[in-house]
Amino acid sequence: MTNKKYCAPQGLPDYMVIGGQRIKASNAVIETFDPATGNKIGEVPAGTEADVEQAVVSAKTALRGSWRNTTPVERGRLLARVASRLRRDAERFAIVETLDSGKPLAEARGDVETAAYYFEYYAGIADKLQGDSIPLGQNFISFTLHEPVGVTSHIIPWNFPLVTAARGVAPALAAGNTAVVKPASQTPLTAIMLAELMEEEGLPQGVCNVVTGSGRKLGASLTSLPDIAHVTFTGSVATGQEVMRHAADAIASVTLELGGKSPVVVLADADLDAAVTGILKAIYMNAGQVCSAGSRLVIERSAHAALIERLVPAAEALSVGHGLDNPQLGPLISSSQCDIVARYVDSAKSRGVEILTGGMTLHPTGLASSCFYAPTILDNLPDDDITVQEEIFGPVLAVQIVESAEEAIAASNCTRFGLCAGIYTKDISKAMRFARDVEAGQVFINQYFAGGVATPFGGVKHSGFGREKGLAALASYYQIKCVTARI
Ligand code: TXE
Repeated sequence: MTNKKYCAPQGLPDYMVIGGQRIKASNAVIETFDPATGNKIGEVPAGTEADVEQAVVSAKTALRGSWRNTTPVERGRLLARVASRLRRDAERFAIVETLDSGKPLAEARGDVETAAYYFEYYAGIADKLQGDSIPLGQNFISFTLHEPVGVTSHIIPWNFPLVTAARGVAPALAAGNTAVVKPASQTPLTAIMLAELMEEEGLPQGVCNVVTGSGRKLGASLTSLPDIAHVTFTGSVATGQEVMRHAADAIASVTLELGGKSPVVVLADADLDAAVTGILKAIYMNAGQVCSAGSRLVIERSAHAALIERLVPAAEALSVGHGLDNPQLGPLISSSQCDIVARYVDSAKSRGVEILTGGMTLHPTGLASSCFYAPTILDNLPDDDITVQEEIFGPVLAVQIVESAEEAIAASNCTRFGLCAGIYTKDISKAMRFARDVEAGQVFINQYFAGGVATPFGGVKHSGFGREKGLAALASYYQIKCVTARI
């Protein structure tokens, strides 16, 4: 018998939003579950390729009609209203996000605020995307126009369902594009709620469409239909490669955010208490299911003992439970994700790796789920260990010990990924040399995850390419037309 406080709220969407219409399942559905209890919380249609085609047609119609006729300042005002409304409805969004994804309520509340800020941030730029004039001399006038690229496709992962949708849709719409959004099948609810909220705030029908269903079945249509101009994808490397291959058919541009294995470097002179706070957040936020997680700890040897002495008890003190009870650590998204994590750690055990803490599944009282994994720290790993090289996507921290700041840079760069990198040190020159030489799209100095909506974000190497967040994101969503006249 489930505790009543974990029951889903009434009125969850069981439909897609295409062309402003609520489209219910015509046959198959996808069920969605609370990972902490295993209980079903809702179901949405298992969309078909025909649904994607219809969504793209709706987006194209809106692009040429209602949205084109909405002035940039009106677009901005509308996005600002979406931001305010998200803040007003924040608690409902946060509760649904927690139930659907498992994340602690405080994190879900933070996600809703971040989503609201995306709309607020890009609302302000909608009427400022102006071009240049180019000096060609007395006989010419030449200038550029920033035009929307067209219909944009947004493929969303399950770890940040609302935030990732807002991160792509807000700049796309600010620049005058329309959107087709495909949430992950594990977490479809808040993207649908967002699309409805936007239409209630005055977004014309068809500007933002949400199709639910299996990525594997719908992926080809979402990325290669001829009218799709740009695909913004967040997910695994293998799926990202497939997205890119399909997008070639449509000559669509792509933004790929493919996760990472980001290092947090702690040099001997660092403020160790600040480092511990940063490391805990870097690896245990959302139970480690964060693309930019600091999942490797690179420690200068002389600080190793003192840091570990502080870090291990702090990791063991983290509260674990149902997201709605607001613990510090919730469940993983599914038992299969938990199995993946356990396999990595078990293989480390079999190689004789020292497990400083964790290394087991957890079973919080009253929760019949097999999705909880203990905060885990693996010590003194060689650079080529699989737990150093691969994104585990769980609460598992891989420790590498180095002899110097130079070695810390080499150790940081030892994987195929390059999303984020953090460093804790009081030596500004060492921090800046690290920032210069580390292979990453974002560098954090003395505060992991510093920055946010306004700071450009994206990867190098197998972490992908293209930038989201900040003004840099807009480059994906407008094209430059140059007009030159002989006068
Ligand atoms: O990813 P997928 P999965 C990593 C993380 C995780 C692993 C697998 O390591 O353990 O990927 O997760 C849609 N064409 N990340 O299987 O398959 C899918 O429906 C187009 C890191 O969930 O990449 C979902 O909406 N789309 C990451 C989205 O792609 C397709 C976040 C991501 O699913 C598709 C998530 C296809 N052929 C996982 N197949 C990050 N960068 O933060 C699936 N999808």
